[in-house]
Amino acid sequence: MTGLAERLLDEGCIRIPAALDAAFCEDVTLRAIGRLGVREDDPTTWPTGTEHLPVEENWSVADVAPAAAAVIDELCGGGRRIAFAGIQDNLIVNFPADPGAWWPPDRWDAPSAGWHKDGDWFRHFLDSPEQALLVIVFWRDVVERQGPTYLAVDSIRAVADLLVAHPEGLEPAEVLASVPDILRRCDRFEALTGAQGDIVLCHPFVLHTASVNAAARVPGSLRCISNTSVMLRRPMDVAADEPTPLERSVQLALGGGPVHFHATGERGKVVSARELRWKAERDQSARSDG
Ligand SMILES: O=C(O)CCC(=O)C(=O)O
Repeated sequence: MTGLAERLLDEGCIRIPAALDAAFCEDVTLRAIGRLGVREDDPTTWPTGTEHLPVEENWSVADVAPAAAAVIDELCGGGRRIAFAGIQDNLIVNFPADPGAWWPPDRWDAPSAGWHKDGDWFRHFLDSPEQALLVIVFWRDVVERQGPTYLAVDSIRAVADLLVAHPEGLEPAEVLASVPDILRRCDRFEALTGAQGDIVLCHPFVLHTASVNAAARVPGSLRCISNTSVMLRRPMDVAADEPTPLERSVQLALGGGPVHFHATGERGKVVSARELRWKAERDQSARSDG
């Protein structure tokens, strides 16, 4: 049977179907839509494209999605190695837009595509602990053409090649600058569809983008997901003789055996444009309340 490391590398992600209770998902979704200040039953109140909500509530994965927590633990080598694994209400709602602007997953160079490796808030190394897994939560069903996240499944090896060549580390903007070259060499692009309650654990190196929601602007057409990261207490040990499945997936991406990688640059947090925007919005709302 194919192991978790091979699946994570070859499929880009591991799905845990119905990991969350449907009623819980619906409750969180309705509150999130309310926070956006729109009425779901009145499409005239909807914007177009994606809206990102900041986190207000955080649940432990073990409490709300024990089956997903078990797979996360297994991939990362046990709970004691994990600094953070949470389910958060930072929904990304993709509202229907002009269907004429829709593009399929393999149109990687579409003008409105925003392909990236997650982690706009830390300096990137091959063994970075900040983003051990990219967790995508399906708060509602998502079908093709309804604005699913698109994955470049075979980008993982190329991102590993990039990171192993830069022991000094790369700023998020430097990683982003390499994305078009990597995508040009990829040929496995997929739309990440799913059912309400599914949790998908993606490889931290997989390039992905939001897509256009080409569904009709009628109630029920909003695309509601969230994403978050599993963070480790320490960098991955990619030189390990007995690697965790996550570490093994990095070794496999680079040819198979232990990888003797030593970060020479300083690890560190980067203040992202997104954080600055949210801070400005919070300050503005505090000023209006005061
Ligand atoms: O909205 C999506 O489908 C993807 C969002 C995304 O990639 C991100 O927020 O990093």
